[in-house]
Amino acid sequence: MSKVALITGVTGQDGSYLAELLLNKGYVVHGVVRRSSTFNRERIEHLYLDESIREQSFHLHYGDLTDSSSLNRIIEKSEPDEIYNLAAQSHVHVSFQMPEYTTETDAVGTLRILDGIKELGIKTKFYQASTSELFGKVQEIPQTETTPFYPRNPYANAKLFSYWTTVNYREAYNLFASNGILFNHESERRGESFVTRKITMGVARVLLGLQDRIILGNIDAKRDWGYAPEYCEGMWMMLQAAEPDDFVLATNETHTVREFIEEAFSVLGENIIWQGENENELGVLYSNGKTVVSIDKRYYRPTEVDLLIGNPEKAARILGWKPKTNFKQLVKLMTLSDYTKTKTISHL
Ligand code: NAP
Ligand code: G4F
Repeated sequence: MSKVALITGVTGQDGSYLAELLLNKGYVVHGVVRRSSTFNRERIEHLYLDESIREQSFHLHYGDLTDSSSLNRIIEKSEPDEIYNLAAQSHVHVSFQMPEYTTETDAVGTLRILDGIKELGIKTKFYQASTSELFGKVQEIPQTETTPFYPRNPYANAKLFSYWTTVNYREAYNLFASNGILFNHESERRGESFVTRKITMGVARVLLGLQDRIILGNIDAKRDWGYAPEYCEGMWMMLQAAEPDDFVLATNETHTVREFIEEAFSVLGENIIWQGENENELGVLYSNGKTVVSIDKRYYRPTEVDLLIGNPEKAARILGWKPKTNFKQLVKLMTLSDYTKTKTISHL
C-alpha cells in the first residue's frame, strides 16, 4: 500500500520540491491550493499536467489555513499518514504590513490543523515548517535547537506560536509532531520578492539590458543560505525518524546580502565596486562604471534580523542529513538559471 501525504503550501517553493520527492518515493500526494484570480500553480504544473500522475497519485483540494472547515474536510477525505504544514504568509517584510492576517495563517492555521488531527482521531505524523527567524536577535552563535528564541517581526511571532503548539500537541496528545527549524533555503523556484531571487533575476535583467538597476534595502544582513530541495528531503527524514523531535537544518556558513550580489555578478564575469554609504551607497560595474545597485529605505524593516548561522549537527547525527550545495554553488545555479530563462524569453 502506498503511503499518503498531505502538503499545505504545495504551490510554494518547498511544497513543489516536496511533492516531487514524495511522488518519486511512491507516495500518493494530496495538496491544498488556494483559489486565485490568476494561475498560481506554475511550480507544480509539470506534475499536474502529467495525466498518469494526476489520476493516480497527485490530488489537489481547495482550502485555506484560515478556514478550518476546508482543512478538516481535506484531512478526513485524504486520511494522510504524514501531513507537511508548509503553507504560510512567508514574507517577513509583508508581515509588518499584514500582522493580523499573518498571525491568522501562520499561527492559528497550524492550531487548526493540529486540533483537526486530534478531534478527527486521524493517526498521522505532522511536520511544522518552523524557521530560523525564531532566533531573530540572536542570543548565541551559531544557533542550535537549544538557543533561546527572540523573534523580531509578526511573521516570527506567529511561527513561535506554531512551534510551541506543535511541541504541546506532541506532549499533551502523544502526536508524532516535529518542528523543522529551517534556515534560509533558496532555489530557481524561490519567490521573486525574496532577496536572493530578486538579485539573481535583477543581475540577469541588468546585464541583458532589460532593467536599469537592482534596488535593495539592508545589504549588510547576514544569512545562512542553503539549497531548497535538500531541505525538503530533510523534512521527510524528520518524519521517518524513530521519535518526533525538533531539528535545525542549515549550512553553518553565513554571508551578507552584499556578498550575494558580488558573487552573482561575478558568475557572469562582472565585478562590483561600492561607492557611498548607507542609503546613498551604490554598486557600480568595474568594467564600465554603470550604476547597477542602489538602496531604498522602503525595503528596510522596522526591526531587522542581522545575523543567522545554524549548526545542523543534531540533524546530521540523528537523521543523517547534511547540506550538499555551498554558497558559491547556490549563487551560481540560481544566477545561471535566471540568465538562461531571461535570455530565452527576451529573444522570443
Ligand atoms: P512560499 O514559496 O512563500 O510558499 C508558501 C505557500 O503557502 C504557497 O503555496 C502559498 O499559496 C501558501 N499559502 C499562503 N497563505 C496561505 C493560506 N492562507 N492558506 C493556504 N495556503 C497558503 O514559501 P516556501 O519558501 O516554500 O516556505 C515553505 C514554508 O517554510 C513556509 O511556511 C515558510 O514560512 C517556511 N520557511 C521557509 C524558509 C525558506 O527559506 N524558504 C525557511 C524557514 C521556514 P499561493 O501559492 O497561493 O500563494
Ligand atoms: O530574502 P528575505 O526576504 O528573507 P528573510 O527575511 O530572511 O526570510 C526568509 O527566510 C526565513 C528563514 O530565516 C523564512 F522563515 C522566511 O519565510 C523567508 O523565507 O531577506 C533576507 C535579508 C533581510 O535581512 C532583508 O532585510 O535580505 C534583506 N534585504 C535587503 N534588501 C531584502 C532586500 N530582502 C528583500 N526581500 N528584498 C529586498 O529588497
